[in-house]
Amino acid sequence: MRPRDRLRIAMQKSGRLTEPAQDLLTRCGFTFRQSRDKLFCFGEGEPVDLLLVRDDDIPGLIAQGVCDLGIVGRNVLNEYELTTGRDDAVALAEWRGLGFGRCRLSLAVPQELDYAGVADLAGKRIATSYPGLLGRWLRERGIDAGVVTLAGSVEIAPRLGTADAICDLVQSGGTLLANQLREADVVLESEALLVGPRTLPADERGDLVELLLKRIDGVIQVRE
Ligand code: PRT
Ligand code: ZN
Repeated sequence: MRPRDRLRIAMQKSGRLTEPAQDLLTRCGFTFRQSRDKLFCFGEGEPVDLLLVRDDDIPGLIAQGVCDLGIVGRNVLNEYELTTGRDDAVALAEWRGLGFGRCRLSLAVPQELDYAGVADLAGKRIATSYPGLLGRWLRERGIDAGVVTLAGSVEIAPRLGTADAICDLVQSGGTLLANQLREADVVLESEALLVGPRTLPADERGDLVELLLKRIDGVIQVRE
């Protein structure tokens, strides 16, 4: 890969993390101009650019060195780490918790189903978009359950009869309630993270990362 002298940060193009991530960088004093194809935002002051992508692509883009940093939920980062072969990829680290995009990856069961504890999931089929995280959580507890991987609309699986329970992101709980489900156990607490390689690039980009971290810490401190 060609060396770069500008720092490149991957962020969600359009979704829940887009506005708070942009807001954070603005508060850090960075200003950007968007490219016509809306794929990039070019930094106007510091040599820091944004690449606007789907959140699921962010860990891979950093691991492959296409981007130096990314803003992404812990749920997406950990699922990537559990499900992707990382032979030629850089190990990733959580550089900062950013305090937005908070949610939890939870197990939910139909309201009428008894749930006294994780043992009740043995032999059940659980629908999820997070087979890596759910699989690890079940394994750690010695539970043998079927994992049904769905790309979306996980919450309707019990009503369709394709699963007995689900494992999905929950924030207010409104979606579960609307689908006659109730939260039974928490698999992962998540928030948006600044993610990067475990070791900083040994050039000017490393200095830019340190500058960014210092400014983020300042913004977070003021917010708290
Ligand atoms: O297109 P792209 O792939 O980039 O976007 P996406 O649709 O995958 O992601 P998006 O924008 O929905 O979410 C981005 C990130 O926001 C997630 O990966 C989480 O880290 C975080 N986040 C925080 C959430 C929620 N809260 C959330 N409530 N992501 C999804 N939800 C969904 C959840 O899947 C469920 O359908 O909202 C519903 C539950 O919300 P409540 O409030 O009804 O409980
Ligand atoms: Zn996504």
